Amino acid sequence: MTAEPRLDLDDIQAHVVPGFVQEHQRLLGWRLPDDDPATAARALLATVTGRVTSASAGLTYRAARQGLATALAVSLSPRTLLALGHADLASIDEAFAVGMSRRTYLRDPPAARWTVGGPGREIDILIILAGDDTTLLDDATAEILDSHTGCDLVHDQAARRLPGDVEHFGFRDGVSQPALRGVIDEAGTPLVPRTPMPPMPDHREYARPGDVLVWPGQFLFGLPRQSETDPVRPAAARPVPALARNGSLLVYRKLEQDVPGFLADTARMAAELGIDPADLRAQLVGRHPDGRPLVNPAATTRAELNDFNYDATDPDGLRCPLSAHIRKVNPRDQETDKGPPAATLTFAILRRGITYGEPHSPERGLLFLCYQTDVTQQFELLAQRWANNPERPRQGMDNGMDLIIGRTRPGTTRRARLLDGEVSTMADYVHPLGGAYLFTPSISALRALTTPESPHPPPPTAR
Ligand code: N7H
Repeated sequence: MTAEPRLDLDDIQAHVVPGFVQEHQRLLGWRLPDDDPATAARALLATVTGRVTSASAGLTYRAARQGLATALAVSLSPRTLLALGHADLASIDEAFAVGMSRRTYLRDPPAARWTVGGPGREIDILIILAGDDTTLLDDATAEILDSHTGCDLVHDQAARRLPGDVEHFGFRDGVSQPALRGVIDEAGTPLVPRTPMPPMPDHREYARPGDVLVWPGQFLFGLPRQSETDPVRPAAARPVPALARNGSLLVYRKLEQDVPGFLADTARMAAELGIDPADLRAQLVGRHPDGRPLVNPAATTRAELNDFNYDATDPDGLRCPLSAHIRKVNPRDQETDKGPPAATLTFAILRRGITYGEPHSPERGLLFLCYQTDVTQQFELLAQRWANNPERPRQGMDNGMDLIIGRTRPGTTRRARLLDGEVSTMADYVHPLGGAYLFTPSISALRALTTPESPHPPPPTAR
């Protein structure tokens, strides 16, 4: 068995691993001026670099809820990396280099209509602050807003977790996450505690029942990635510049949720099928509102909520429809158009989303945030290739579309095959309002990037 790599928790940003748990967040998006962007970028980064929260501080806070007044994360656009003299990092990933607004196959509204990151308001530096105490969070935010750096504030978004960690459609979120492989000390203590388990029929390994282990290079540059054919073995790290090590790629999308539209349209579909609307909504998600999966509704404990697979219990979608959101974006132990179940582990993402807006307000939804090291093969594959396509992820079967996040072209119909029959709609319940693809550097890289004379002196001029 290959040894798992040591993870440098003092270098990795806490928003990547283990994620922020605080109740409140504030996202500040800045645009660099065209005139001397490097000076402005360095000035803004100088005010926050010393305050970036490490994974070790994040883990301590998660365990004890003390030790941090506010947590902070920083992410950068390709334009910022170019301004700082790092073309190599700016082109580290194709989708990131091109930018979210050019990824037309996501079927987003034209960027001119975006409220986040539209033309002239693209986010070059994203600062995410988090806190349980709103006064401390406001103070930390004000300090950054008051610093005069020459950068323009183009996005200022508050977010708050809803009680019970539900999202605005009323479903519990944040249940299923991949468990990172890796150790955190000389003694070989794993980052994610392991529960001894017998070998599983799907040949995958779990930190505890349901929480499948994934090699950390899927989420952090410079570390071993997941093999596409063997669920337990690593593949070589993606070749990247040294400064990318322990960094990650962030997908940020502001997704507005039309809750009245969702409730009315799902009630209509339920009436057509003669079933309870709550039952129909659970079939669209793949879980009940309290998080119980449709394939194991007897689950009660937090651990049991994620302890399920599909191949043995429900291969053809007779208990949980193939079109259910969680099944479209994670078919778990089932073969897909991309190959054996091992391949599915390479598409995993670390979800760090948080709800925004008050219940009953028309402006509410999810700030969808996720980390990976390949935006095309991870976020985009799930959100477009699988969610939007009835022929995937199961080959040769009618999967239907993911009616929660899937999108069709205007004027066309989306349909899903549920347990009691087929449903279709012309409505979208989730409206993308914009966002950005960003690079979230390690803490040491952030320091190096903001120091003008290091780490890459300009090449000597030819004589
Ligand atoms: Fe989804 N929802 O309320 O229906 N999501 N999601 N998501 N999502 C999940 O299992 C939701 C979105 C994933 O491993 C749950 O933790 C909503 C995007 C993945 O079994 C619920 C929105 C993408 C999983 C929701 C939204 C994903 C997942 C169950 C938008 C991009 C894990 C809770 C407003 C690819 C699946 C849980 C697994 C779970 C909802 C967006 C992906 C309730 C409302 C854009 C990978």
